[in-house]
Amino acid sequence: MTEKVVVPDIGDIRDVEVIEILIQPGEEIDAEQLLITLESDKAVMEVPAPFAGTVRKVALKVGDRVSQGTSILEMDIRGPDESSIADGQKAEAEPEPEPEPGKEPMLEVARRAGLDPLIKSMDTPATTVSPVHEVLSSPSGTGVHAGPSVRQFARELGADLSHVRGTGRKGRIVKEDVKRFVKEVLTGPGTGLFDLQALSLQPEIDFSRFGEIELRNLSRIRKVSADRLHRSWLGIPHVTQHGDADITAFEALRKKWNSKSAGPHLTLLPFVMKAVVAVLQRFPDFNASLGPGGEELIVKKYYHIGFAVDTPDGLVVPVSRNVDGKKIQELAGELAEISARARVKKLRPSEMQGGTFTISSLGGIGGTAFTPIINNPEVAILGVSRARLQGVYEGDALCPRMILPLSLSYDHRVIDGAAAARFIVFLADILARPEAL
Ligand code: CAO
Repeated sequence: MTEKVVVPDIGDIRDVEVIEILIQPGEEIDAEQLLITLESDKAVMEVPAPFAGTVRKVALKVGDRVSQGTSILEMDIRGPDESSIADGQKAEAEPEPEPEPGKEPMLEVARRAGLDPLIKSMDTPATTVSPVHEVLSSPSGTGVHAGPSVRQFARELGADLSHVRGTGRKGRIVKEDVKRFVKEVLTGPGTGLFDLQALSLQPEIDFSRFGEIELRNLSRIRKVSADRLHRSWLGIPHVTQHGDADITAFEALRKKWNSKSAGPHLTLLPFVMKAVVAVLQRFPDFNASLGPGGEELIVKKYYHIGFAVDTPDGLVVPVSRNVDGKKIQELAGELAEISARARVKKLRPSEMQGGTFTISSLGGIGGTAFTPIINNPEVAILGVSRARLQGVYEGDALCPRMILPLSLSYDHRVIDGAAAARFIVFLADILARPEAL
């Protein structure tokens, strides 16, 4: 029997471009073998064969634009064994009813599978449509050979079929292949969601072809921090909110204290830490972690503030505990002592654990703004850049003010942009008024 196969229901999209014709006249094809690939603005879709058989005539060419119902090809159907029918169109196992006079068995099977509306005509050549395979925004998935149920299964698990090796007939992907792939990803190296090692692979290039080179081993600290930073960058939707704080009054106070006090030298950082704690107390969602299933926010009632320390071996983040209960001078002494030990690798692991919020201050070095990477499992991090004297209008008068640039990166799964802006505004307000602390 000859059937005409047309473009199936592809949603509201019309005039979709044919980017590949995967069969040719005279070719023997299997049920579910891919016939054509379509590409719209949003997705690449594959149309599989509804039946096995022989292609008689191909009605399309690459570049044609098609909509639902456009003829793809005519084919002589192989049958009537059920193996010639696409997975998605197979009927439940049940006794074969007598074919109705004048109607072909294959169409009966399709009808029992609930495909009546899709069968356009019982005339010869009959017209058959096949469920479209959508390759979700992944043109690289073009050519993936898998049935609709397997695709559905993969979609539910979030598995990209273009990375799955098919062990079925002619390399077709079966459910077991998807299960094995997911298991490998979950138990293999990387985070479980991404194979970080694979993602980080650098191309092998012989740079010595272009000039002199030197090979240096990365320090253990750098390797560990690289892995953590990469995970955080990939796993957390980061947004950075920038803002300025007028710290003129704080700077005057700090200089005065430093000139008079015999205690530890005060830098800006302990003031910023104390101010941050005041802001965290006002906005507790920033002093939190997302629960393992992503369904709960674990809000912490303690304020352990991590601060990034630049060491010759790389970045480390010691944690100052219960900052809310510490005085500025006590904090200043602690910061100096801990960062000195960090730079000679004398920190204990426990001193780098339990942080609830991190501050990364590059102000001692310079720069105007940056996008700090969240120290997972925290949900936000404050970047501090170098304060500079700027002219600011106060009424009509242009006044010199010391302005501190702030950059707050936050996890957008947990924190909204408006909350982040409020955080920065409140922090700037506290830093403008020493008496607020
Ligand atoms: N604006 C202007 N001056 C600043 C400043 C700022 N934002 N921050 C610090 N300074 C000044 C300090 O006040 C100090 O000057 P004075 O002696 O006149 O007071 C000078 O710069 C040096 O400060 P510091 O950097 O040694 O001390 P700190 O307390 O501000 O910071 C520490 C300590 C450990 C955070 C810092 O030394 C450090 O390692 N920073 C790098 C952090 C980092 O690498 N972050 C990147 C992480 S992501 O890759």
